[in-house]
Amino acid sequence: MRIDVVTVFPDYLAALDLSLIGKARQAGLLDLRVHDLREWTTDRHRTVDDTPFGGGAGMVMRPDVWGQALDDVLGADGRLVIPTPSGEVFTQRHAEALAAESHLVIACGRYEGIDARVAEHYRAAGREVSELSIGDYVLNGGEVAALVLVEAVGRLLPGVVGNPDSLVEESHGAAGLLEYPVYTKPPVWDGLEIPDVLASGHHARIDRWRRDRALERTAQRRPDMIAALDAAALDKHDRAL
Ligand code: 6GU
Repeated sequence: MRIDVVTVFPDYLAALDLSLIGKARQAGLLDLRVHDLREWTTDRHRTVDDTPFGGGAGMVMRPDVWGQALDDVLGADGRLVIPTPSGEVFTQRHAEALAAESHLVIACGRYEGIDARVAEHYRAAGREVSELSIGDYVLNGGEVAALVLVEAVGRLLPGVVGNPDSLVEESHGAAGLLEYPVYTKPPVWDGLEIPDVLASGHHARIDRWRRDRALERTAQRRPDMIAALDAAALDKHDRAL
């Protein structure tokens, strides 16, 4: 997959050289390119923003500069992704859909955001445009959100996560539940023991215990996820909980 990120702070994306995503890039599984938006400015001051029509605080990013940049970077197959606090809330389902694309272009806005005509223009031209928020809080720009998007999408690409089983049993996976608590050595730490069942070697009981804890945790922390569960996917034991 190819991902282009366009930003006025390319250094923000340096973290994508590290860890699993960095390795995926080195292995050629992910072709990630970061661009400085100011390369598409033509004035002496390399201006990317201006005051908002209608008045109000802050600055808005200019559509002409973004249009030049995106025309160059989108190519034939690029899907435009615009991180914005006024977007749909990004979920694992969005990550799965984006991971199925061949080319994403992430346009990071700063200030009060990007002139709304940019999304409108590319939609009118027949492109898919995803305006996505990473949660209900305000950041100073789209860069941190771009890091989140690239990591969430990148780890779903074939070969990026070493053991693909890790992608199955996790929070926000197919079960629609948060993940159960996990433990490792030592078996006693700070006077705290691991749950006996996990050392029992009894796989059916371990699976049942994990599902119960996942249900319990989800009910406590994310009642909205319990409400969204498909009743047909619950067994008798689940319903008793
Ligand atoms: Cl994508 N951008 C900004 N600036 N703030 C956010 C966000 C995005 N998602 C949540 N807050």
